[in-house]
Amino acid sequence: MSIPEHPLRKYTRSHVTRMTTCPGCGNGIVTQAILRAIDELDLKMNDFVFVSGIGCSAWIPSPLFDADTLHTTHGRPIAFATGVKLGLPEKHVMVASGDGDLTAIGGNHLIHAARRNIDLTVVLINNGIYGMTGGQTAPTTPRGLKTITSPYGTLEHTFDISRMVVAAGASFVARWTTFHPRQMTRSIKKGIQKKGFALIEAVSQCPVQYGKVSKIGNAVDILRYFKENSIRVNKTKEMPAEELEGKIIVGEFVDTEKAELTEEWERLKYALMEGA
Ligand SMILES: Cc1ncc(C[n+]2csc(CCOP(=O)(O)OP(=O)(O)O)c2C)c(N)n1
Ligand code: SF4
Ligand SMILES: [Mg+2]
Repeated sequence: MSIPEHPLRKYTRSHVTRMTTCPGCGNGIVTQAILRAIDELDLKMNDFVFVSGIGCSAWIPSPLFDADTLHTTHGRPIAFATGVKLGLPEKHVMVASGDGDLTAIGGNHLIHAARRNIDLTVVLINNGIYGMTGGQTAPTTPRGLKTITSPYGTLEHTFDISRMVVAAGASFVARWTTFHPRQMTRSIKKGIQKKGFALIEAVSQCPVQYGKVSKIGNAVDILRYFKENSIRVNKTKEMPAEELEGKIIVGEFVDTEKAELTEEWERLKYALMEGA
């Protein structure tokens, strides 16, 4: 009996027959959410340039996606993507990379791209740790968690990425977990269609490195944890802070229209040319 081809296989390079992820990793769910969003929008891979940094999550588009992909240096995918978008404004430019890549070494690029409101779609995979390099503490690691670089429990407070990017000025920001693949797909579609900076924070499981240091358990246990601890943003308004302690607030945080950098740049360029 032949195995039917996966409906999203047409978007991937035929010679890539294996993903680099460990079994149970949330990166597979996020990969599907991205490709399903493109499929449902009826867009072509040729309409896109995908950019990633360094880390397990950075392997999502490259080498898998059958498209133009840029696998860049650690922390710099948004800087590369900014150049691509300004040079090729007709393309959808999507960044897919990890929480360490985009909020630690690459944190400045993230907040300034949001402030500039450049038309990028950033899918940020937040697994709460540096997965690829062996499980070091990240800016997203829950306070108190013991990792290989914080053996007594991290003393540092944790970034709320989505709130930070809203405050920096993004046009669209949503957070979902890998327990919410349909909602994640819907938000990625909105992010692609948004003329402006869009961030989709994908809270995801790293059963190998995060699983090793947290008490939650295996991939299924982490998904169950996401299910039981997620709370919709619209339900949080009246809730006291103590009740929200340890909860993952999911939903869409901002969806607005404002001047976008690439369009503003094009307008200025033509105005200067006409004046010359
Ligand atoms: C300049 C530089 N510093 C450090 C590293 C080592 N390094 C590679 S990936 C990574 C962290 C990746 O974490 P994250 O972005 O969260 O991705 P994950 O593996 O968790 O998906 C680090 C520290 C590097 N490659 N380059
Ligand atoms: S180490 Fe963690 S994040 Fe990296 S592929 Fe394995 S499970 Fe996924
Ligand atoms: Mg990570």
